[in-house]
Amino acid sequence: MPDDPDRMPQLDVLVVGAGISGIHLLHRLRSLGFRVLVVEAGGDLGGTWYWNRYPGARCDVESLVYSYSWSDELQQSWHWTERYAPQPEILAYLEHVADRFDLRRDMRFSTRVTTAAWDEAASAWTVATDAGDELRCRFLIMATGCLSVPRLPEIDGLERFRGDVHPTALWPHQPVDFTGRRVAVVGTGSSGVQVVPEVAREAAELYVLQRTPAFSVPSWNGPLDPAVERDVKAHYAERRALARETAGGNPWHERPQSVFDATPEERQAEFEARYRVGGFFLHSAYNDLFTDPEANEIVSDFVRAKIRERVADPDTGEQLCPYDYPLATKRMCIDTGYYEAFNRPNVRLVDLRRTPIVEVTEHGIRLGGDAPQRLELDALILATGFDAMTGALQAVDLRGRDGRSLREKWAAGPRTYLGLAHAGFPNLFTITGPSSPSVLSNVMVSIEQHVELVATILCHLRDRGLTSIEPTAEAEDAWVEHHRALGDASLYPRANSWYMGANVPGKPRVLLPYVGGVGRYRRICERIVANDFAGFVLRGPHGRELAVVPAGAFA
Ligand code: N01
Repeated sequence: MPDDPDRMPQLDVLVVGAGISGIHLLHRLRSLGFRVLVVEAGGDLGGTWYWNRYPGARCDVESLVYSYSWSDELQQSWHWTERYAPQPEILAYLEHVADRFDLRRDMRFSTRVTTAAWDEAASAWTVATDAGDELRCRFLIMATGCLSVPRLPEIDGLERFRGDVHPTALWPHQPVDFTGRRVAVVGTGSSGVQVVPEVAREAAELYVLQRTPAFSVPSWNGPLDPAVERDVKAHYAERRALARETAGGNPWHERPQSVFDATPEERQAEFEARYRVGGFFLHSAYNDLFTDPEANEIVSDFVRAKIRERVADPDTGEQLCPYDYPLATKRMCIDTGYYEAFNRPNVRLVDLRRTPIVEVTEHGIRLGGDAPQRLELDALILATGFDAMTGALQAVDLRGRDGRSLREKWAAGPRTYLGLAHAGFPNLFTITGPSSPSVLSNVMVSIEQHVELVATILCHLRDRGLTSIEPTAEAEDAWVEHHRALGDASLYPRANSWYMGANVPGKPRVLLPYVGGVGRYRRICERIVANDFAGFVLRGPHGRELAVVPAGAFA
């Protein structure tokens, strides 16, 4: 009964998530004339920047790059105060965008999507929320973020602790005062590396509980230089265009040179110069740093030497050096005073490999290993990561054709076409989904590319009176294989990282982001669109199917 008015969707598009992707989707699709609603679990918009309010939280992509490019008026008028924007400023920016473009009226907060089922007869999704809504939409877009399901550690006795427990990703909205308190931070990834120097300034005693050391380089953050701001704003269009063509989505050229074509002195000079600039600039010094283990070892050695230089106590410095994975196969951190924090008398590194946590007690943590001890604590900060990339998608009971669930389909790891579309799940899109460049890029660039691609698809369907689109199983298999082959040729599988799903017990060990780079990925997507949406099945009313163009190779 496809034309039953009760079953016709009241919305063209339901977007799940009011973070950077959801905000952009609402603006773009609404301006194209689609009826759009955004549903958000949080109490307000902002996604990552709504939840992660811990002291020191800031983006480690530069402000002038980590911002929307789709409104020149917006990018010219907004003023960032620092080179790397702190969380409150990014949140204020996103609130400003929502107000400036009148987006809030189509957003519903404190509402979590629980189930979504494809209704084949009506070519629509039926979506339920924890607020008791039943929403019907033609297209369902999951803009749920790659790092939005916090993972709390399974440590014996955690529930017994009488002090305060603060997961970095669920930080209170009011500032937490650690003055004079005894605090432990568990976890030394990007969140831990950011929170440690801030809490170190206040706490009476700070214990940093490290299981795996991070590679971190300085941000050299500071007030944004007005001359830099003027220059970037004068050349925004070219810079954005360049960022879209590179591998990492940043506005600088990646050098097409092997590290082995440089002398040791030349390498050192190149690394030094890039280290002085700060951030991810080091990554693109040579083109084989992430494909050749020996090349990687050279840059890893460089960063380890820098870590040792920054820490006064040689033993502590050495314990902070990572040795068991290649640089960047776990996300490199960008810090502001992380290693220097260990030079303070109130900060102590606890190496959990030597003295693992036995249990949390009412008053602290008991450590075992070769130096058993008790840490008396008033507060615990858990910087222990996320169920990345698939967690938020699998948290919803998503059912495609014939009631098949996405969880079932992904039992051995995610299978997608381009990270965006899903065989058996018509009209479902996942922004920066698994097997798209997403977290291996300046995610702003990847989000904008996916939003534009979805807009192109939706307009194409509408203009031709079509009602659904989904990839063929063959196209999806081919993409999964292409993604796997590139991943296997990289160094990423050598680390037990969240990129590999290795931080969540029982999660399939599969490389989640696409390593081909945003430029290459964009060109593949453009070819698919130009080639009559190769690899997709497009259907009209009453199931009429258009001829499918095979996906072909993804060179
Ligand atoms: O999480 P992580 P994160 N006992 O998974 C440790 C983005 N981000 O929130 O490596 C003891 O990187 C775990 O140890 P190990 C960015 O993409 C961006 O810091 O599993 N330790 C690890 O040290 C980033 O990569 C920004 O051995 C335990 C840490 O917890 C991603 O988010 C800022 C443990 C988790 O590190 C995630 O970063 C922040 C246990 N039971 C985040 N369980 C910016 O843009 C886990 N650990 C700045």
